[in-house]
Amino acid sequence: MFVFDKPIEEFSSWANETGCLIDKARKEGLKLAWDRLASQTPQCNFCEMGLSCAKCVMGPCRIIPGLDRDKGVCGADADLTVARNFGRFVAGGSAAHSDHGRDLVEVLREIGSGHATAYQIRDEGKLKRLAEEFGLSVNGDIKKVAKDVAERLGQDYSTFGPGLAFLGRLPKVRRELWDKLSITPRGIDREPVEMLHRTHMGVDCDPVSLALHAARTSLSDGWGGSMAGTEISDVIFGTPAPGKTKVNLGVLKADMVNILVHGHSPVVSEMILAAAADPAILAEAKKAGANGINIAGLCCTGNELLMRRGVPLAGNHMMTELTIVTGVVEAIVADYQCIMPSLVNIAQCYHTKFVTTSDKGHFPGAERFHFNPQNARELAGQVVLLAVEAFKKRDPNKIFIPVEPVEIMSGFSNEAILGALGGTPDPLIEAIKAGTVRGAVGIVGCNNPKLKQDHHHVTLAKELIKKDILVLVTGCATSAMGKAGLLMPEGAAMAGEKLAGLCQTLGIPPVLHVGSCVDNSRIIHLCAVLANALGVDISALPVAASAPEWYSEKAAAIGLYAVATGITTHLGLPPMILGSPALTNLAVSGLNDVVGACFIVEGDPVKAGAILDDLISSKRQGLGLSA
Ligand code: MSK
Repeated sequence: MFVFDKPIEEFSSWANETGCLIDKARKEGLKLAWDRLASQTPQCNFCEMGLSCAKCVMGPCRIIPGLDRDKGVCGADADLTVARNFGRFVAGGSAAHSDHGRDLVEVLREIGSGHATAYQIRDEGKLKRLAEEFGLSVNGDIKKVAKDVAERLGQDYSTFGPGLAFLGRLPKVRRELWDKLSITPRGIDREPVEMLHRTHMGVDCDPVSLALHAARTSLSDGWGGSMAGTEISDVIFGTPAPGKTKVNLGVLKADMVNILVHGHSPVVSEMILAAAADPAILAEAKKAGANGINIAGLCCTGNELLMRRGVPLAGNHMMTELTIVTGVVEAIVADYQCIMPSLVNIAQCYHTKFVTTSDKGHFPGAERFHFNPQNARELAGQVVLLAVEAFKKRDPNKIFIPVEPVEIMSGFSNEAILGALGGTPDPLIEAIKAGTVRGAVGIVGCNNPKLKQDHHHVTLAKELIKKDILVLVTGCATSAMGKAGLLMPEGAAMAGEKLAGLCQTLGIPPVLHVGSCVDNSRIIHLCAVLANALGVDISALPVAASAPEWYSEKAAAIGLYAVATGITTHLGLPPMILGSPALTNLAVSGLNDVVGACFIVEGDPVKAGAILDDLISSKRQGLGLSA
C-alpha cells in the first residue's frame, strides 16, 4: 500500500539539517535507516496486511483469503490471524510503557525506604494529592507517604490489588461502559500477559473478543502504567512548568563536551545532568580543552528533561543516527525504547561512546554501566568522565553542525495549564463554549522513515490551529513542531483569529508541549477533568488525537487507549490489520457504536486536518455549541 520510492535521494535534497547530514553520511559511506528501508523494499505484503503467522512451528503460515490457503495449519482464518497479531502488537507497546512506569514506582519506594539518597521528592504537594486520591494518609514523614503511594501503585501491577488507582479519575458513564464491555483493566501486568496467553494457539479464537481484550490491554497502559510513569516522575523530578529552551542539532556545541541522553526514562538522565554540573568533573572537561559540558536530549528521555529542566532537545527518532554524524557527540547515554541498534555501529565510526544504562537494554558493542537507584549518581559521574575522555579524540575534520538552534516554550503539565487559568477547568470550558478554542487535538509520537520526516506533524498542526483548534504535542512530534516555530507564542500568527487572540493574551503558543510519550496520560486525564466538569462522557468532547508519523507498538497502544477512552484517533499510516475486512471495519467505524470513538486512517495531513475539523464541529454541535 505504501510504496517507498528512492527516499534517500528525495530526503538528502532537503534544505535542512536532515538533508545536509544524510549527504555527509553518504559521503562517509554510512548506512542510515532510510538506506536500510530501501534495501528492505518491497516489504512483505502478508506481514503488512497482518496475514502472516509465526507463532508456532506448524507454521509459519501466510493466509490468502479466497484461495485454498485461506487458513493457517491450525485453522486460523484471516480475521483471527490479524486479531492475534494486532493483540500482541498492542501488548508489546503496553508492556513497554508500563514497565517504564514500574521503574519510577520502584525508585519512589526506594526513596521512601531511605535507600536512594541521590533522589528526592521534588513535588511533595503532588505526592500528597496522589495519596489523598488513593485514600492514604498524608500525615507524618513524607518518606512514609512516598512508600505508601509506591506500594499502592505496586498493587496495580499485581493480580490481587483493589483495582487501578487512577480509574477514579474517569467519568462514571465511561467506567460503566467499560464494565459492560468487560474491558475495565484489572492489572497493569495482567492484561498484556493475558493477551500473550489468549493469542497462543488454541485459546481465544474470536477476533472480536481479542480486539476487546486489546482495548483492555491498552487501557492498562494509559490509565495504569503510563499514568503511573507520568505522575511519579513529576513527584520525584518536579511537575513541569512553562519555560523556554532550544531545539534542533544547533543545540550541540563545537567547543563543549556534548552528551546526548536517549530513550525514555528520566531516572538515569537526571543523574547525568547532575553529574555534568559537578565542579570536579567540569574541571576535568576544562583540562581536556572543552568550554564545559553540554547535555542535550533525544526522543522521549529528551522530552522528560526538556519539560522539567529546560534541557535543549537535539532531535527526534529519525535524527538519532544523524546526531553522531555531526562529529561533536562525545557520548550517547541510552536507557530503553526507540534506540536503534545501528547507533552502536555509527558511533564506532566516530569518537562517540555509546553507553547503555538499563539492565533491560543490552546493545552488543556498547559501554555498559549497571545503574540502580543506589549507585546512579556515582555511575553518572563515571559516564560523564568517559565523555570527557572521548572529547580528546574528536576529529576536527568531521565536525559539521548545520543549523542554528530554534527557541521553544515547553512545560505545559495539566497543573501548569489549569494553574494559569486560576486552578479550575472553567475558563478553558468557557473558551470552548465561546469558540475561542473550538476543540483540541493531541498530536503524538514518532517519525517513520516511510514518510517525509516531520512534514505530516507540522502540516496537520498548521491545518488545525488555523481553524482555532488547540494542539497538544508529545514525544517525537515535539521537535518537529519546535523547528517549525509552533512552540513559541509568536507561532500564534499561524493560528485562526480567535485562538491567536487567546495565545497573545496568555502569552502561550498555539501548540502546547505536554511531555514524552508516557505523558499522553496527561492528555486523557485532562479530557476526564473537562468531561467531569461538563457532566458528560469523554466521547462527547470536541477533542481528537493523531499519530501522523507513528511507527512503534507503543503508538498503537496509545491510539487504542485513546479510542477506548472515547477519543477518535487519526493515524497517518494504517496498522497491520488490513488483511481482515472485519477488523478494519471495526477499527474505522464499528468502534463508534461500541466505545463512541474510532480510528481514522489518512495519509494526507491536509485531508486529515479537514476530517478532524469536521469531527470537532459535530462534537460541538452535539454539546449544543456553534460548529
Ligand atoms: S520516543 S515511541 S519514536 S514518540 Fe517516545 Fe519518539 Fe515514538 Fe519512540
